[in-house]
Amino acid sequence: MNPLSNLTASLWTPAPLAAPGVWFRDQASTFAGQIDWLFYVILWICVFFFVLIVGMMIAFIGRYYARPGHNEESTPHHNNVLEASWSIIPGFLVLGIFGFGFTYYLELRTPPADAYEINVIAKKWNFAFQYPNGVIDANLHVPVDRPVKLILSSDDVIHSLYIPAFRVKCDCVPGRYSTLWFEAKTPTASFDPDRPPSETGSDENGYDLFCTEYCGQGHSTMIAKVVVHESGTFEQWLEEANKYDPSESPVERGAQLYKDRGCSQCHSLDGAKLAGPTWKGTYGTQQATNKGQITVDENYIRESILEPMAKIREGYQGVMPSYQGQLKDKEIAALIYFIKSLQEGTEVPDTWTDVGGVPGQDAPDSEGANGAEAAAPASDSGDSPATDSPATDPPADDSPAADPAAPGAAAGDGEDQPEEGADQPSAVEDESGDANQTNRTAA
Ligand code: HEC
Ligand SMILES: [Cu+2]
Repeated sequence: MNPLSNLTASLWTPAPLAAPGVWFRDQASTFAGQIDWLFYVILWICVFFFVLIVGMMIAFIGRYYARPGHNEESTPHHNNVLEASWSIIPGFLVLGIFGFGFTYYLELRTPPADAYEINVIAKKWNFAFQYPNGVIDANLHVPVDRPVKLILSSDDVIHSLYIPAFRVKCDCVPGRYSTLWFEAKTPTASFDPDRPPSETGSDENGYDLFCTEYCGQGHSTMIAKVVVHESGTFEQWLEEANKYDPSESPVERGAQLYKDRGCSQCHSLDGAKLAGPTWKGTYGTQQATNKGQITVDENYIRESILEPMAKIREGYQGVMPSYQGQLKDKEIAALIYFIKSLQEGTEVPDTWTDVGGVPGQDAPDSEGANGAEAAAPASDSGDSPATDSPATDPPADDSPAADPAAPGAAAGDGEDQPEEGADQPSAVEDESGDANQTNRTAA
């Protein structure tokens, strides 16, 4: 696209009133068209009056400047028709602008009752988008052609969520919920979650989403992408996002969470001291806290994530936000494995299957079949599980791993999980271990 022809096109064709292009981002929501239209109406009224007034000024200067030998005459200082028209015409223009503006504003502020709700938690310096089934993602995924309502909150200071392509913006204020809604019109062409938003162009690889309220040092990195899913594929994405593949590496998952969930803002992997302690080589070490000497083990890590204020490392301030209710058991487990992997000489599993499955996921009901299959390779060598296991070892089917997992996985209710395990931090891991043990002995 030639920007210049684009520019002239949007200046001169009758469509400029709504043309996207050089001036604005694509119109990717149902609001965008009318907001741009109103913007251009105001712009062109301003251009018209600017040209009229400045043009007349210049013409009058040329015509009436004081020439030598010119005698001053009295000038008229009153003209009813003229004065009435320059008051009444702009009066109607301004009222018209108000009428449109107010109508659009009401529309923007009133989400339809059937809107799909997504919680947004803003914190220094990332957004977490939380879906009804408990999935939290660093990018905003929405279905196309369906009203979506965002419920915004902040864990620390005022942030503001802005999606230029949708023409919507709203502050995230600590201690208060604010809402924003939109209906996306155009599905995202393609999306690769591994490309960081800071390295992709405008509205490339998903629409841009910015924090637009200066919120401290990392403000400029507080960006994400909006992925608009074609109809039908959003539910599929949501379901997949909720499920870890038992054959994937917990450490890699942990590394992903470290990036996606903002741990990287405060914890380095190379030994550098940021707002929080580095994770490099920290596992298993003895450290001084305000509650005395501790060992950095699973319990301490889990506690630090859920209740950061419980013990504060010497030389650091208690600025870490709590992730209570925001990280599921499997996510905490993955982060623990990741932190472990950063200590040389610490053994970490290659896959979830090696530790008896994904904590809180390999539940009976719907995923029963998968769970059993996943467990099979670990539990024995050659037997066919279909013929043997149900008959010989019922415990393997009602596997202990399934029970502690059930509430979270079945209901998709992420919020209950951390509490459940909070008193005995490494419970899930132990139980998974047990499950594995049971499977092995049973087989
Ligand atoms: C705003 C900055 C910030 C963010 C974001 C943050 N932390 Fe922290 N974290 C800290 C600070 C500061 C400490 C040290 C003080 C304390 O113990 O509370 C800490 C301590 C920890 C500790 C204890 C480590 C040790 O060696 O003492 C763990 C584990 C931890 N954080 C995990 C996480 C995880 C996991 C995330 C992301 C999900 C995260 N943190 C996000 C600031 C942060
Ligand atoms: Cu911000």
